[in-house]
Amino acid sequence: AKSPVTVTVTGAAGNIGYALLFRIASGAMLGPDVPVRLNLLEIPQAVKAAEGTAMELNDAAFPLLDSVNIYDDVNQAFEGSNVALLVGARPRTKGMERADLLAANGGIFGPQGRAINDHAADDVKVLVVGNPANTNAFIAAASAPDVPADRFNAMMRLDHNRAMSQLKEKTGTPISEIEKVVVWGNHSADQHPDVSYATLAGRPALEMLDAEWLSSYFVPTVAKRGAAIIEARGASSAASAASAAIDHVYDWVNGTPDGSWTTAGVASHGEYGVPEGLIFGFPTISRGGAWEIVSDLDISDATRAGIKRNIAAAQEELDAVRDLGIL
Ligand code: NAX
Repeated sequence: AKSPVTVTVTGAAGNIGYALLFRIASGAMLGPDVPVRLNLLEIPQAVKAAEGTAMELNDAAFPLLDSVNIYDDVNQAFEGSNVALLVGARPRTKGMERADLLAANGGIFGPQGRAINDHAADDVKVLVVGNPANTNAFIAAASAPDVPADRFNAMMRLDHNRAMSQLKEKTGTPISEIEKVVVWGNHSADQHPDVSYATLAGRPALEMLDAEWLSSYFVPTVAKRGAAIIEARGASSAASAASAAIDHVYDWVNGTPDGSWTTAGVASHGEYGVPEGLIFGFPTISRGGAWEIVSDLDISDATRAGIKRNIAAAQEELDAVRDLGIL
């Protein structure tokens, strides 16, 4: 039997954590033959709730679940981590200024980045889910100078999956036959969902969809889906977010199917004019446990404008973080 992979999940007692942990333990994230050791990180007030989740994880009697350990100490939680899912974040509460939100999250993702730097396994892969995900991922990466920047990702996969879901609903194309969708930029309302290269059952999506539907329905529906879920459920996306995190890590570890790509928030090397180091949603292929950005697309003026808008939004957020002395 293979030896267990250590997976650290922060915010383990939260809503996404509750949907995520059971799928990791079932083997959906790393594969049906990979045992997992789960390290859960929570704040002290939520440790008891995390213990309840751990009891349920054990009671599910997953054959692949080696052990569950709960920590409120960041260094212990990342000891030997091969995969780290940074889900816990400070939510924006009523009346909270953006600077306060960024400061609170800088106070979480800076120390977590340092702890990953000092304690995680050499092959650690980090996926940041907690919002603002792209900025939090940048802060964590900047706090981990010994870990290659390409090991810090921000989750854009939920946006990607939401885009596929809209295309399926509109055209009836099965998800398995929708290819080459991309959501450029940030996990925020600025994002740029793009079907310019997409195919639906092998046919170019642009031949099947009218421009008016794309710009006035598809793009805003994908970008504002999080708010629509809150409106309908009275709570933010949790199971779909967990599912997207599973998809992201599965593809990162196991590779993307030949001839297609997905969207991942990965560090730029300057592709499409995105400043080096920004963690940005790109079309990405995974090979041998690493992401490659698809860098040779001929992009339209609308896509170029969408990319620019996202660069500006990301840089503005990072400037605010620098003004706070976090970076
Ligand atoms: P919850 O509020 O249900 O859970 C968050 C958990 O994190 C809580 O249990 C809290 O105690 C814990 N936590 C807070 N600070 C921590 C710290 N320093 N160390 C460890 N744990 C800590 O939120 P949930 O619905 O699970 O969402 C989690 C995050 O995901 C939020 O920031 C949310 O905005 C973000 N999302 C990101 C998405 C994406 O696509 N990138 C989509 C879904 C979601 O909105």
